[in-house]
Formats: sequence, C-alpha cells, structure tokens
Amino acid sequence: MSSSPENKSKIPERFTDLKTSKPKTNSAGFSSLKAVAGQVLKYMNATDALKLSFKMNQKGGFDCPGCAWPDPDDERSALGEYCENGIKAIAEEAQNKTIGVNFFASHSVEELANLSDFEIGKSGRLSEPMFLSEGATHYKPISWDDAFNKVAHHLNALNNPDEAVFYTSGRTTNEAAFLYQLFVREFGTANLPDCSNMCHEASGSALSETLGIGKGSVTLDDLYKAEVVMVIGQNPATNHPRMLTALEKCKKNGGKIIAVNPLPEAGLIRFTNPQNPIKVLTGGSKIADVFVPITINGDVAFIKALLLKLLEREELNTNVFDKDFIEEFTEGYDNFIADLKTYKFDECLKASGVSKVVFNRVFNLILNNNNIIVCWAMGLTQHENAVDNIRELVNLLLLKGSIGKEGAGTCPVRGHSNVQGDRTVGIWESAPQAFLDKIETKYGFKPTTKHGYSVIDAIKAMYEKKAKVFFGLGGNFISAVPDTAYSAQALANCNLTVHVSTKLNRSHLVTGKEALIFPCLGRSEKDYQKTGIQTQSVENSMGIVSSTRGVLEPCSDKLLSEVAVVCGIANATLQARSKIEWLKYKDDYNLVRDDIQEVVDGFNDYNKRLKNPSGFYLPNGARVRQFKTRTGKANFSINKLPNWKLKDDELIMMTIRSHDQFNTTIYGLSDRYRGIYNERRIIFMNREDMKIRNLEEQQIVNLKSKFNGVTRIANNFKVIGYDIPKNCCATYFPETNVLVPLDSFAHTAKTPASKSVKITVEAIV
Ligand SMILES: Nc1nc2c(c(=O)[nH]1)N[C@H]1C(S)=C(S)[C@@H](COP(=O)(O)OP(=O)(O)OC[C@H]3O[C@@H](n4cnc5c(=O)[nH]c(N)nc54)[C@H](O)[C@@H]3O)O[C@H]1N2
Ligand SMILES: Nc1nc2c(c(=O)[nH]1)N[C@H]1C(S)=C(S)[C@@H](COP(=O)(O)OP(=O)(O)OC[C@H]3O[C@@H](n4cnc5c(=O)[nH]c(N)nc54)[C@H](O)[C@@H]3O)O[C@H]1N2
Ligand SMILES: [Mo]
Repeated sequence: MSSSPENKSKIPERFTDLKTSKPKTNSAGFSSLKAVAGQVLKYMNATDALKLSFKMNQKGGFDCPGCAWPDPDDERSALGEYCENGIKAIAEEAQNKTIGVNFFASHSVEELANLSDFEIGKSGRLSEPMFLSEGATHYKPISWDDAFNKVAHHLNALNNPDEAVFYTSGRTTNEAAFLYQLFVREFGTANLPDCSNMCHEASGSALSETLGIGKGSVTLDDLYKAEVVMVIGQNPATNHPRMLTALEKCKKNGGKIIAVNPLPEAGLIRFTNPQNPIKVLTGGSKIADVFVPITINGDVAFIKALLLKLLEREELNTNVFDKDFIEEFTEGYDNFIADLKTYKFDECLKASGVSKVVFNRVFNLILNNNNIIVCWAMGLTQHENAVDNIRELVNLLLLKGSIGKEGAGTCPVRGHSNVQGDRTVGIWESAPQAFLDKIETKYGFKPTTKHGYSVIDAIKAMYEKKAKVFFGLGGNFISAVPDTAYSAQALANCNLTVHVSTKLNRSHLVTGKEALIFPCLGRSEKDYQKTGIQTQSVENSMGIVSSTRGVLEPCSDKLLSEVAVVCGIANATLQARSKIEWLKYKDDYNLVRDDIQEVVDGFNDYNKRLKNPSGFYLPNGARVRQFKTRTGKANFSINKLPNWKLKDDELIMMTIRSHDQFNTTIYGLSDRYRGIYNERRIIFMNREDMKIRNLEEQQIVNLKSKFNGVTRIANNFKVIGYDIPKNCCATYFPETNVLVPLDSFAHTAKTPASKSVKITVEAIV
C-alpha cells in the first residue's frame, strides 16, 4: 500500500552524525575558499568550474542564481564577483550527473520520498520530461508535445479558470515571468502565488503604503556612504555574503554598523573578504559596532523605545528630527506622535529584551547621525506583525529625514535572484489596475480584475478542492510552504500537479492524481533557439536590470528553456482562442522585451539598454522623494506593540537557514559558522531554558506547536545550548515547517509567521 501524502511530504526524522565546535565569530576567509573548492569539485569538472567562476556576475556574464544582492556598477574583482554560497548554488545547478528514464524506472515515488532532502538533491539534474499517471508507482517518460497537451487538457476541463493555481519561484527571469503571467491572465485567472508571498511580501505591503514603492530605495553607493547602517533580522554572511564587502567599505568610509539579531551571527561580528589576500592573513575586519541581541519578535518594541527616546530629546532640543523634511514630504506626523506618547519607554525596552547599555549605544548612533540605512530580511518579515516591523522602521527613517538622499534609506534585502523582477513584470495575484489596463490595451483581452490566490489562499483552495490544477514554475512548493501535512493533502487533492524544475525535489513526490516534471535549463546553460543563443534579464535587490547569458552546454538535449515551456503550454491550452502568437516569442526573446517595455513602466529601450554591461536602473520614486502613495506624501504609520505571550512551558521558535542550504536545496549537513557539523535536526536553545527543563546538551527532544486547538509535532531534534536570548529557540527550515500553522501569518501581507512559532520541547523518555 502506498503511503499518505503526509508521509511523503515528511522529511525523514533520522539523525545523521552530529559534531559540534565553538561557533565562529568571523566569516569567510580561508575556510570559505576551502569550502568552495570542495563543493565545486564534488559535482563539476575543473574546466567547467573555471569557465563559470570567470563569468559569474561579470559584465556580460551570467547572473548568479543565488541571492539578489547587486553587483558593483564599476569595479568587479578579476576572479568573478563570487562568494562561497554563490559558487555552491552554481555547482548544485551545473552538475554533470543527470537523471532520466532509468533513474525513474528503478526508483518508485515512494522510495524517493523516503530519502532526505539532501539525498534527493544529490541525485542529479533532471534531463527529460516525466509523467506519473493516476495510481502509478513510477514516473515514465513523455514527449514534450504530449506533456503540453496533457496540461492543456486538464486546464481546459476546469469549470472555471480560477480552479488552477500558477506558482512562481524567484529564479524565473523577466522574460519567462512576463510571458507566464500573460498566459495565466489570458487563460482567465489571477491565481499567481509566488515565493515572494512567503518572503518579502510584508516589506512590499509596508513600503507601498508608507513610501509609495514596494521596493527598497538605496543603491550600493548609498551603502558605501551611509553614516549608520542597521542590519536587522538578516544573516548576510550566509545568505548575502557579498553584502559584507559593501558593509566593509561603508566602515572604511567612517560608517557605523548596528546588527540587531537574536543570534550573534558570524559575519555580523567579523568578516574576512576572501578576495583580499592580506585580510585573509590578518583575520579580517570587525563589522558590527554594536550588536543587539534582541528577543525574537522584539523589534517593534525596540524601535518604539528608540522613537520614544528620540522624541524626548526632540522636545528638549529642536534639532533631532528633520522638520523641514517632515513638513514638506510627509503626512500623519501629529497622529503618529500622539500615538507614540501612549507608550512607555521602560515597557518597550523590556519587551525587546535589550539591555539599557546596548540600547544607549544604538540610541547615540541614531541620535547623532542623519544618513541612516536600514537593511532587513526574513527576521522581520515572517511574523504576524511583520508589516508593523517595517512600518515602524520607516517611521524612524522619516523622523530623521533619512530617505531619498545620499547614504540613506530602505534596503529590504531580497532573497531569490529575480524575485523582485518577477513582481515588476507582473507575477502578482493582486496586480494594480493600471498594469491590467495596459495588458488589455496591448493584447486586446480583458484580464480579470478579481484578486487571485496568494500562497496561503492557494493551499486552502486546493485543500477544499476549489482548485484542481497546480502548476509550479520553479521552486519546491511542498517544502517551502507552512503546515506541511495540511499542504500535502492540498496538493494530493489536485487532479494534476506540474513542476518546471532543474533538480528533483520533494514537490515531485507529493503529487496530485497525475503529475508532470518538466526539466528546464538553468542560468549557467546556453539557451539555443532559432535566432541563436538567447540572453535573458533579471532585476536585483536595488532595482538594476541586467542581462544574463549561460556559458555551459545544456546538461541534456531534452531540456527546454522556461520561456519555451510557457510558450508551449500557452499555445497548447489557448490555441485559436488566443489573441497572442505564442510561439514567436520562444524563437527570439527580444520580442518579449519589446512587449515588456510597452506594458511595464521604466523599461523603455529595453533591448538597447540591456546591452549596457552594468544594466540599467528602474525608476524609484522613494529614491528621489517622490512618494507615490495615496496621500502623495511619505506616510507615518501607527503600529501597535505586539502583544504575544508565551505560556510557561512555551518557547518562541524561528525557522532559519543553515550555511549549507539554499532554501529547500540542502547542499550539505553542516552549519559551519554556528559550529554545527553533519546534522540538521537540532534545536538551538538558551542554556537557562535547558536547565529549567532538565535538558542536557545533545539530548533528543520532540517539538510540538499548538495553535487554534490543533497540535503539530516534529520528532527527533538534538538540543544545542547556544547564545540565544531566553525563551527563544531556533531550528532549520524546512525540517520544522510541519510546525508552522497555516493560519499564522502577517496581517495584510499573509507572509507565514515562520519566525514566531510557539512550541514546547519534550524530552524523549
Ligand atoms: N546561501 C543562501 N543564500 C540565500 C538563501 C539561502 O537559503 N541560502 N535564501 C535566499 C532567500 S529566498 C532569502 S529570503 C534570503 C534570506 O536571508 P535571511 O533573512 O538572512 O535568512 P534566514 O536564515 O531566514 O535568517 C533570518 C535572520 O533573522 C534573524 N531573526 C529571526 N527572527 C528575528 C526577529 O524576530 N528579529 C530579528 N531582529 N532577527 C530575527 C535570525 O537569527 C537570522 O539571522 O536569503 C537568500 N539567499
Ligand atoms: N519555515 C520557513 N519556511 C520558509 C522560509 C523560512 O525562512 N522558514 N522561507 C521562505 C522563503 S523566504 C522563500 S523565498 C521560499 C522559497 O520557496 P521556493 O522558491 O519554492 O523554494 P526553493 O527551495 O528556492 O526552490 C528550489 C527548487 O527550484 C528549482 N530550480 C532551481 N533553479 C531553477 C531554475 O533556474 N528554474 C526552474 N524552473 N527551477 C529551478 C529546483 O528544482 C529546486 O529544487 O520558502 C519560504 N519558506
Ligand atoms: Mo526568500
């Protein structure tokens, strides 16, 4: 008998072989160079590896498929703008080993689901389209044409287009993403959930409302020139390693860095630039001038405490706030101040878990400087009050006039390499009317104005059988989403699940009645089409659009590009009823860009400007103090102090990334900077919390989360005593996604609250 969707979705609860060492305070340096070489040579031949490292993030080369950190506009190091984790990302993609008919004939879905995600990832690159028929135990090969027709058949059999869900992960390029949303809208729905819903959606919500643009306002140059950079809720040494070079440069220019994080993350404390041999020998530079060990979800309280003290000073001495800026460019100041006065400093500071001494050091830096940048990532966006976290930071910047000028502003550090670009070109379940109108004018069909499903809504719709076809352009839906067991049942309820992927992942194993795997080209591979090798484009975290072009031969001749897959499906599904000649786009991607420039603002002369080796900046109102909000000004906002409480036996858990993973892709089992080797089933706990519970180092525990009367369980974790605030704990994503309740998400943004999961820890007796 085959196992349940829940069982297939579950990461096996076995231990590997835990070793520990003291956590590191320094990041990168020699050990990073060693780790890079090890990872690359495991998978690739040396010639390919060299070719790649010279072309990655070089002008005219290909964009690293890792994070969305921008490349410097001018100088780039000779060896490629690379970092350890960028190289790992590319080594993972550019593997020589492929899997196809033989692999799937000899491994059933059931058997593959028993592997760990690390093992699944090691199997190799997908090399041909595969189909799992209803009730079958094994995937079988299928031709591309038959596969497209199958998708078309299922889509056309639906009662209405809203019964289909079209997910996107953030590696998809602008060209593929634009065509994909165009197809989805012409098909008749706006069900376009994307990984952004689980990532920076809260940033987008907060920033659009307060500053009129859902993106950050700063450039790399601003970071170099800032007087103070606050890095809050972010672990750059692991997730955006090249950011540390920018912070180092900022410090060299006299800037100060404040790091706000429950964990003393390695790179936040010290950093050794692996591209600087002298620094490698001398042990690197100090990064954080002040490290703030905040309690999990203590950020609104901490920022409020800062705001209150600033106000106190302002009332004594008139030069603390930038009153000219507030007067000319903002709205809502009086209401904001009136609300702020209802809070008490001591209560806020207490709720943040930060000591008075540390607070004062931060306060003095903020008080005495006016060019401030705030950088943040998932530590702020994955809470129920995530939107408030970001709006409260915006309040701080507005008071100081620290926006829209050199060395100042907002810097939400994006995750996937093109997640920002995908949204820009229309991957949005609630796209603005102006965008839909432009689609209508250009193509002559009327896109639905009804908002579609975001990730959480999509899961519920599939669970309730209101949605019956799931299509994923990239990503690993089942492992990325919260509430794994419920979500697995949601997918299993579908008639068809389809994934366009480079590598095998768990989402291929937790399927609807029928399932398809579409293997596609990766970033590093040459994209041959009728008019020659194609170039594509991406937008980084700072709104720069640049080209990307693969350098390696494709790992199989049966791969299609994402653009070709989208065109194939659109053509097969819509046929004569389409107003669009779909197949022409796959022959020549210049035509896609010609269309994008007509529909999306800021892309004029797209093809021409893409030839600029550094790419081009998209317009950004906040950067030039043009705030396109409802009031036409930058808006102050009123944010409540979150009022979550733990029961006596509860801890608040954040689910974070190790140093050896890219989201659900597990490169290795270690987390070197935190001193963890060969094991992912661990829970970092405060040593006092361990003592209260009589827990010893490496003791085995089960984790439980209770939410709205439902208990969720994840078994077998080893306890690690760690430098983490009391009542807080940390585990790795995706192992603990089973514990994240689907209904716990950010207000207005619906980002799952995967950084504030209330759990209890139970020793196995
Ligand atoms: N190598 C690598 N690079 C990546 C990724 C990857 O998995 N691997 N993922 C990419 C993606 S999609 C994204 S979104 C980004 C993610 O980048 P990050 O957001 O840096 O990733 P997380 O590991 O989720 O780390 C969150 C950090 O926030 C802290 N934190 C958690 N809760 C709180 C809180 O309540 N308050 C504060 N102040 N801090 C808190 C944690 O201690 C941790 O340091 O990285 C991108 N880049
Ligand atoms: N508990 C918890 N859950 C989280 C998070 C968390 O911090 N905690 N973080 C959330 C965040 S920030 C994000 S962004 C999501 C990530 O969610 P996703 O974007 O869905 O997940 P990834 O792991 O990035 O997707 C990896 C898969 O993408 C495919 N892939 C890789 N490259 C390509 C490509 O070029 N093209 C195509 N078509 N496919 C490709 C491969 O098959 C690979 O297995 O997870 C979210 N989930
Ligand atoms: Mo992300």
